[in-house]
Amino acid sequence: MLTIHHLNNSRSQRILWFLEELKAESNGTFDYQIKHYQRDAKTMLAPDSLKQIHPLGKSPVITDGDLTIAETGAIVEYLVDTYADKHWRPQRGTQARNDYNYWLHASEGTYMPYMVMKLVFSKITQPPVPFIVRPVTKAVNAQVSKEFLDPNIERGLQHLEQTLDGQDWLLGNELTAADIMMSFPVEGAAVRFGLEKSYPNIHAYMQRFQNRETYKTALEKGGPYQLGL
Ligand SMILES: N[C@@H](CCC(=O)N[C@@H](CS)C(=O)NCC(=O)O)C(=O)O
Repeated sequence: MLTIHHLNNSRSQRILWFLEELKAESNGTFDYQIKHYQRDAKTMLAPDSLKQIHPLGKSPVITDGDLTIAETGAIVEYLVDTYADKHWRPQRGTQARNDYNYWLHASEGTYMPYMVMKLVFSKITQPPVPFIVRPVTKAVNAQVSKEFLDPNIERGLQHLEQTLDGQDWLLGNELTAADIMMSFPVEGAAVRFGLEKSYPNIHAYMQRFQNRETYKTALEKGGPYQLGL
């Protein structure tokens, strides 16, 4: 049976959601199991046991028979290829398929790096960085945010906001695996920047997927999730 090696409070949550979607529409033919891993409370890193599954020791990672697959996008592609109905991915050779590929990759390739950098730079302004150097690290953080991170994050969110204008999902009115991929940066953006006022379409989009029964079940199974780590 397919196993998801799930780290609490992580990107793995969206794979759990996708697995719940696949399970719900399979009429009992598809199921999976979860192996839970807990972050170190101090460092927030994954336990070493995850490195026994894949050398990088990151989550998500799945095992399915003899196969081990890491990296969210690669896992989503595998699940679409192996277990999903056609409606999860537009047909080859169409503009919709190019748009789908774009969002599938933009999630980890464009949206997440800026957000992770934002998180990392905010950390250099706080303990354990010594009090005496914090005025300097705060100035560095402020400058990098102003000149580089904030404009890129804003541009990304505006692009997403425009894409979602007048449609429920990224590709139109059908939920696809691209939405599964983009759910994590959307949740991260909601926690860090708030979306309701400046990005109403993204906010409504997030509510739309968070209200799905499959999403709620995945949340229960995954354990506490503070979003956006
Ligand atoms: N681009 C990778 C990122 C994987 C990643 O960094 N996962 C985080 C969880 S959100 C992790 O495992 N962190 C724990 C650690 O680095 O020890 C993916 O999408 O799978």
